[in-house]
Amino acid sequence: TLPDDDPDLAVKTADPELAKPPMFKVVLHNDDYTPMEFVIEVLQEFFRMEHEKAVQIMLAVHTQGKATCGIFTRDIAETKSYQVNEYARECEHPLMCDIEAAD
Ligand code: TYC
Repeated sequence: TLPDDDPDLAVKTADPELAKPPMFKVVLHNDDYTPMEFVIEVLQEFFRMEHEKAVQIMLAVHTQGKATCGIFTRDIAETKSYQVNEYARECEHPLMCDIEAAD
């Protein structure tokens, strides 16, 4: 029987790059105007962080200029970044989010 007929063997011989998609960091950038409480709210709502973790990441952005909020596949990272930017724009805050290749 051909190797591809055996599902277990097909898994073992699969190209590992097919099972492991490229990952992307969602990065939040500092600015001088967005209120700290708004950033904390964004991190809790869009990234499902606990308040304590959200404060820690917000302060990392504030002191270091940027920080990673999460690592996702490209589609999820792009969607999260877009949703954060749209929400910040609606609320008239200059908060900016983008994505960077993780590997
Ligand atoms: N620097 C902002 C302030 O002092 C707070 C802030 C934190 C803004 C993180 C953006 O992604 C950000 N109000």
